Amino acid sequence: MGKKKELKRAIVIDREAQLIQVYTLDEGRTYRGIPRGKVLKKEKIYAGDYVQGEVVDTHTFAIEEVEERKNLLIRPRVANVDRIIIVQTIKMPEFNNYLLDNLLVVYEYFGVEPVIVFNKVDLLNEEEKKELDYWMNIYKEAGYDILKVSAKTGEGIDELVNYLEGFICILAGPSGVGKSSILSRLTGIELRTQEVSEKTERGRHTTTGVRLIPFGKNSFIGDTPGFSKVEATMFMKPKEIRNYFREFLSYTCKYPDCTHTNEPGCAVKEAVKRGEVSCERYKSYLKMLKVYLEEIKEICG
Ligand SMILES: Nc1nc2c(ncn2[C@@H]2O[C@H](COP(=O)(O)OP(=O)(O)OP(=O)(O)O)[C@@H](O)[C@H]2O)c(=O)[nH]1
Ligand SMILES: [Mg+2]
Ligand SMILES: [Zn+2]
Repeated sequence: MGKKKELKRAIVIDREAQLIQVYTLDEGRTYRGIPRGKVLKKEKIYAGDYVQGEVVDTHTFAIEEVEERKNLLIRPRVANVDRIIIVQTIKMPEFNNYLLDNLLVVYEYFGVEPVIVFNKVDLLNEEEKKELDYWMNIYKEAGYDILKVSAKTGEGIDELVNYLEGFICILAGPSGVGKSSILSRLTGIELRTQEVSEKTERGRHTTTGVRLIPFGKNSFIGDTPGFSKVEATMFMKPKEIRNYFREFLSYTCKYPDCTHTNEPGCAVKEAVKRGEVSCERYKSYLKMLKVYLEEIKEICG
């Protein structure tokens, strides 16, 4: 038996076809990753994968092991995501809480922890700031972490860097909310305008994955192109949706398979009536289910 080799730990920051780039966690250097030995056969390696291996020369890292991944996002393909940063704005573009609620359900379903980041706070007047507070309160009460930033002025960016320390994060959200601008602020790297979206048209980010960029203390961030529409029902059956409204989960209804719509003894609906569960969130839930509830006006006004 030979002496066990000292293996270095690295993270895959880019994978495009046969080209794998890894970033060593101790020295923070980028190498071309070459799968070796048993890794060759199980060729499924994605950005975000933690690997162990050996530095062979100044350009090359031999990958000996791929660590078990805790999750795998499919759009884009990226592993071990610690936080999905859902970027939102109150204006430019206008805030759409139904879209946000759908995103939250979808990421809960994938097992990735979301954080909501409201960007462009520099644009808000007093009234719009109140609107922001209103929504922040609703999502805080629902159990989400929320930050507000301005990629333009830099407000809130230090807090965001601290919050994301040591995490693999992916930016998500509608087009134009400032995802790429936040990435530039965090990393100092300017992706050319439209670069991410153009790549999508060529199929790169949807089929292969995303490039992770290091920042702060062993934090990594990946950009994604914006979208205009995401519906929870694109990913799951309507009856599954109730499992991904996290504030519903602390209530026990009379029937275990309660859809929280018309059933007697529904503890969630009671909680909405008492104001413990937000009407806005509950209305989004009903809309996802395409259910119209007679009493909703009575309950929510
Ligand atoms: N006032 C203001 N403008 C911002 C801020 N952040 C981004 N912008 C502007 O908003 C526009 C869109 O920003 P992007 O970073 O390209 O948005 P994106 O979310 O990456 O958009 P897609 O790539 O299309 O999904 C640009 O004109 C930015 O300059 C901000 O904090 N304040
Ligand atoms: Mg962008
Ligand atoms: Zn119920």
